[in-house]
Amino acid sequence: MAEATDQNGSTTPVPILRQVFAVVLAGGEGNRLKHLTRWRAKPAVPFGGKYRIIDFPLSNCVNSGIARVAVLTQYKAQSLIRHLQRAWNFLRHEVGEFIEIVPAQQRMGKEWYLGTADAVAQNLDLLRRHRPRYILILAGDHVYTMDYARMLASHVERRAEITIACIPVPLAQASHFGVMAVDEENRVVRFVEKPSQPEPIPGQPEMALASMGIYLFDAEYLYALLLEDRDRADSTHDFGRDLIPHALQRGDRLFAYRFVNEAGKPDYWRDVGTIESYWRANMDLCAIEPPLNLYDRNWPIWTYQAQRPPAKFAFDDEGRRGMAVDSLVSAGCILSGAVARRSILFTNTFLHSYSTVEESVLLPNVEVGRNAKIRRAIIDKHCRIPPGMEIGFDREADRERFYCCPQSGLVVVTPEMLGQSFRHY
Ligand code: ADQ
Ligand code: ADP
Repeated sequence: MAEATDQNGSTTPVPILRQVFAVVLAGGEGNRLKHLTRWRAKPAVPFGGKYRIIDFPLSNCVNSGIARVAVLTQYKAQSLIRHLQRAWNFLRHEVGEFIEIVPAQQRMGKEWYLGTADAVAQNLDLLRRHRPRYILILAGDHVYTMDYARMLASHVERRAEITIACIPVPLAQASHFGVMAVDEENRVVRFVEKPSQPEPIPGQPEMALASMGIYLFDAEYLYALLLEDRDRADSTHDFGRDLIPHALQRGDRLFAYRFVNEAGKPDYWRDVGTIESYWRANMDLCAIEPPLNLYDRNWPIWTYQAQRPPAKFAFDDEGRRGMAVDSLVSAGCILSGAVARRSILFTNTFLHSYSTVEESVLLPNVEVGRNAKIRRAIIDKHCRIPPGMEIGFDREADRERFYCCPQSGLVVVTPEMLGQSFRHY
């Protein structure tokens, strides 16, 4: 246990979780989410009926007992900052707990953040000021629940300099990740960022061991590594491309931490980087036994929610029943003689008579007109779907009017595509 010296010179042991400082990288562009990230950063994209993606890593921090957090923002940060200010203002500075929003601000020169490592390097003085012993680097755009205290225990036990959280992924998808190989003690022996030919896990030819982009560093070690990286002319200043391979080459102590559940099986973790993966992760929540449990009272996912009345399911004036099955329906929604199946309805959605919504995600403040039919679609905030409109039934028609994913046929609809100008609520 480290010790802190107060002004009277007396020393008190600092509990280990209070020696951790978490940095959430929330500045990336996330352009594969297409129109959903046109006006907002990926961590601010709404998810799961009432959350934003960033609520997951931040809730994990707080639930794990890590309460000193900096969120590094850059790309289109306004909506993200607004959400953080509304939702994540409940920690108390007085007891050394805070979530600090750090905008990109050219602190070290004229450059904006060049890469993920540079984003941290440009804020080194902010980190140092808090004198952490460990620094946890997280991505702001992953959906999962994870106890970081267990990762810290593994880091300390192994006397690691870097611990990288990892999970098996299908080999066919592995070139989107950092892929590693480990020895029998889980020490990392190879690491390649986004390899064109990923290495399979020994004995599991169809799987590769992927980095989750979650790193735990000894703080002093990280500072030295970042300063070295700044001086390397050939570096892109990225954790996966530059820092990790460089540390490995030097023979430093890098260990993998396997993200498994209590049964020892890989746990639920999604990098919702594409329209398909975003849609699928939302649909996962509609399963009878969802792989991600939002209902665990021991692991609440915190967020901001407007004060809205309970969802209402009403008969319409012709006696048709409003109902939803295998769906998540948020506060303020009204289903009047309309049916939702396997769908996520965010706050303030209004479904009018004879409309149907299937396998779709409707972001807040969407109105679906009478007789409209929506299938396998993501409807952005504030869309008003006109009466009788069909979405998700005719691929050609969808492609002309909306964004249609080439392979899956999933449709993304925004107010602009409907010819509706942006209305501020
Ligand atoms: P990617 O997700 O492709 O791979 P990247 O796009 O760099 O990596 O994003 C990582 C995180 O950093 C994201 O949360 C993003 O928002 C943020 N970010 C990106 N650029 C930033 C910047 N300039 N300033 C601040 N934040 C920024 C990474 C790892 C892989 C790993 C996958 C797992 O590099 O090794 O397998 O994550 O998803
Ligand atoms: P979020 O849904 O992420 O909370 P908004 O719907 O308010 O946020 O949009 C995010 C930001 O982008 C806001 O600052 C808003 O002003 C801006 N914005 C969103 N859509 C448009 C648009 N069609 N035209 C101009 N600005 C927009």
